[in-house]
Amino acid sequence: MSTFDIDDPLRFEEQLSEDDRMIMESAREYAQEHLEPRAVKGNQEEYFDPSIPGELAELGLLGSFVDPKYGGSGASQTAYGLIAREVERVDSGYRSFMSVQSSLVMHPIAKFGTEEQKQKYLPKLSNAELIGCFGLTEPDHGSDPGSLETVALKTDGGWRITGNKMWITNSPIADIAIVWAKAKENKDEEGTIRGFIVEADAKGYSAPKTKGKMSLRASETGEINLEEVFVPDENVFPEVTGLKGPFSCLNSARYGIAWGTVGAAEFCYRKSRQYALERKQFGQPIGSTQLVQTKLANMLTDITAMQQLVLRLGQLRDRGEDHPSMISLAKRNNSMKALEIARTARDIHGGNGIMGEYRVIHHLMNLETVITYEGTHDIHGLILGREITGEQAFT
Ligand code: TGC
Ligand code: FAD
Repeated sequence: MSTFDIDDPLRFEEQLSEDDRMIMESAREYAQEHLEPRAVKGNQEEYFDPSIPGELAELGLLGSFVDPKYGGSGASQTAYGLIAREVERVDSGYRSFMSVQSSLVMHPIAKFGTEEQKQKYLPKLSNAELIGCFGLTEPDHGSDPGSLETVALKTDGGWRITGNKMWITNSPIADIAIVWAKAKENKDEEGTIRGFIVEADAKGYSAPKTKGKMSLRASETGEINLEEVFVPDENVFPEVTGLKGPFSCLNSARYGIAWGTVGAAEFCYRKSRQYALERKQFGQPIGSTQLVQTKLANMLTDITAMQQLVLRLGQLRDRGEDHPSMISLAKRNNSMKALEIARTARDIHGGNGIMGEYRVIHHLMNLETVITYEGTHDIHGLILGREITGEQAFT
């Protein structure tokens, strides 16, 4: 008979390639030794340590999938997911930093950028000399970005961009922003969505921080306000137009989130098991009661399914055989399962569960953002519903 590993019952990690496993181990060692000790302070003081980007860069964890000739590591999609899992085991906010830099800034430049744009920005984003952010959401257009109002008006040698973006991860610390705006040759036309690389020191650009979040507190979130910001022609993505531009970036980021939530869920399960064995009530460990054991059994069952789901999706992505609806399925399922697991972990910890130092309510609060950004739980349900029925139910 084989053995049963209470942390990895179906021997998920045994399925990884040697290269992917090495990247996972390096990310795990870094995250546990250098991020975990900062987690409570980051959460309680709403603080993102500015040395984190450089540390991630040094290990090749930013834009890991980008071609090495532009500073990436040329790693697999599975490896990218494994990095997200290790970083989010500590804090979804740290994973958010990594996701935005990799999937929402480096990915579009690598995929849609000119050779000059790639050479100018990718190596510096990869070594964290530059920090990037991604501006799609607006105050009045979140789930429906197709209605965005930011306008890029053609002018001599470039474009003048005017509009407001909200809820933008990394914007207060970003050197460049990928801004999605309706490009117009003249102000009366409808316009087409295009992507612009906007430098944060441009006149008319500001990115105030959004303070007082109760979730993802260690992540820098802000607005992007653009008042007739001039962007030269060489900073526009030349070919891609319409929503498929930003959505292609979201595919990569949503995929990373589906993996990241596995790490947060594993953290909550392991902490709960340990607590349930140590905490005694009625003269016995609470872990010896039927109710707590069933909760732990449900957590481990869900985590095991979450792991296999993302591993398979990663293999399909590595072969170029993934589909956006597969990613919606994984992002939706894993984010909600992780949130439920964090909620159960908070419950198993009793009163201690509300204390920051036990770190389960920290994950619980973070995961409230994770089920919301990159498409809410219900929006992904509607994307899947459209795929299943062929009927559009957004409007
Ligand atoms: P729809 O008609 O469905 O599509 C318009 C065009 O886009 C194409 N498309 C995709 N292409 C690639 N990948 C995808 N996933 C795609 N989904 C759609 C589609 O083929 C079509 O192309 P074409 O050539 O025919 O024009 O557009 P819609 O307006 O009906 O969209 C509806 C909906 C709900 C699917 C969409 O709007 C949606 O996904 N809403 C959610 C918004 C969202 O996810 N925002 C995320 C903002 S960024 C963020 O949250 C970062 S957090 C980062 C962090 O901190 O970790
Ligand atoms: P709304 O779209 O107003 O949705 C509110 C509710 O209505 C939700 O429950 C939703 O499911 C529901 N709903 C909406 N439409 C329908 C419908 N047709 N049918 C049924 N129900 C519907 N955006 C970026 O561009 N870049 C970033 O870096 C970024 N980072 C973020 C960081 C944080 C911390 C947060 C909280 C958000 C971030 N976002 C970012 C924005 C995020 O993507 C949006 O918050 C998200 O897409 C939801 O949009 P909304 O908040 O406007 O909610």
